[in-house]
Amino acid sequence: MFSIFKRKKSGAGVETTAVRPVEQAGADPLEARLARTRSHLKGLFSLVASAGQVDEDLLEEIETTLLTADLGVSATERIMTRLREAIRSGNVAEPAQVLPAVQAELYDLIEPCEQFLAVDPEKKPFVILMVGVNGVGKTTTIGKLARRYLDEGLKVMLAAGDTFRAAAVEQLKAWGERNGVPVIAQQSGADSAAVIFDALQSAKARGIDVLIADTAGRLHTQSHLMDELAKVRRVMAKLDAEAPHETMLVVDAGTGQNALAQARQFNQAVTITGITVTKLDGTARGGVLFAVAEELGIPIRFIGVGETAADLRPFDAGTFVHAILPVDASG
Ligand SMILES: Nc1nc2c(ncn2[C@@H]2O[C@H](COP(=O)(O)OP(=O)(O)O)[C@@H](O)[C@H]2O)c(=O)[nH]1
Ligand SMILES: [Mg+2]
Repeated sequence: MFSIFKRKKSGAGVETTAVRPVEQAGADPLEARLARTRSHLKGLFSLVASAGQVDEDLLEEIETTLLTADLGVSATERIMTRLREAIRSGNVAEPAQVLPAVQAELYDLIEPCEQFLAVDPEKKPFVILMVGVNGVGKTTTIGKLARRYLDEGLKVMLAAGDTFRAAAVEQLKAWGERNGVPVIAQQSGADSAAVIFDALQSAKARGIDVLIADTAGRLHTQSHLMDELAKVRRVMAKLDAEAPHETMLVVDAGTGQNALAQARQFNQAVTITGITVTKLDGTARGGVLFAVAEELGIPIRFIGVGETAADLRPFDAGTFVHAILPVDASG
């Protein structure tokens, strides 16, 4: 990963000089994929362009724009507080200095969540447990992840732990067959923990590098679901005390603040170690990543920007921030 911001640290904690990333802005296809996500923040450019000075009116309009872009109340407050400090200390004096400062704040907020998921070769298999509500893109993300690890030359196995819906088992099996990846499955209605236990046992016997386990997104009640996930973890620990090595929550960016609520809820029940945010290609609500970063601080592992295998990108804070607020471009 490269650093995209060259900034002078200042006492107020706000840096005002954002520079072009190493990659040329126009050459990064992520920018095109995030066009919708960028749509709200784009309003900042005209606000600043038409402002004669940095005053309370301008600050209020910036605040409203951040809220509209789904950053949520606390992330927005944090950014506004620090922007005001920068203004007070004189680091931001002209309207033209405002957006570089906002961009730097967005980056500071989300950069700690840029923690790439490294598959530890010492853990055999390295177990990734996928959780999240129905329809967020868990199974699709499993396919994308599997593709990625296959391309790295790793031996991959999948566990069809979403036994609640027959279609879910079939979806995973079909994907496995197409890609020559073994899928451990039982009939729908089977015990999810048992399926994943079998898969882990089999993965150990076969020298698998990465085992990715699907789970149900909905059961009869929410507490059933959380109980089941807790049981999956308990049962797995009988074979490998450290498994799962990653409990990855998948959330759909398009659900905005609901994604934050889901992250909160799953994190309480099963301790999430990483998040993948999907469907950023189709929504203006991608600002919710900042809300998740501010409130939960959980590593954001990947972002989904489309439906094909290539549309899963490791989360890179600088590239993401620049793609949604391209300060040094014309906007
Ligand atoms: N546009 C877009 N669609 C996605 C993305 N990820 C998943 N989907 C779609 O979301 C729908 C639900 O995905 P699925 O994996 O079945 O969700 P699950 O119920 O959580 O397993 C499918 O139509 C996927 O193609 C993404 O990053 N972008
Ligand atoms: Mg599924």
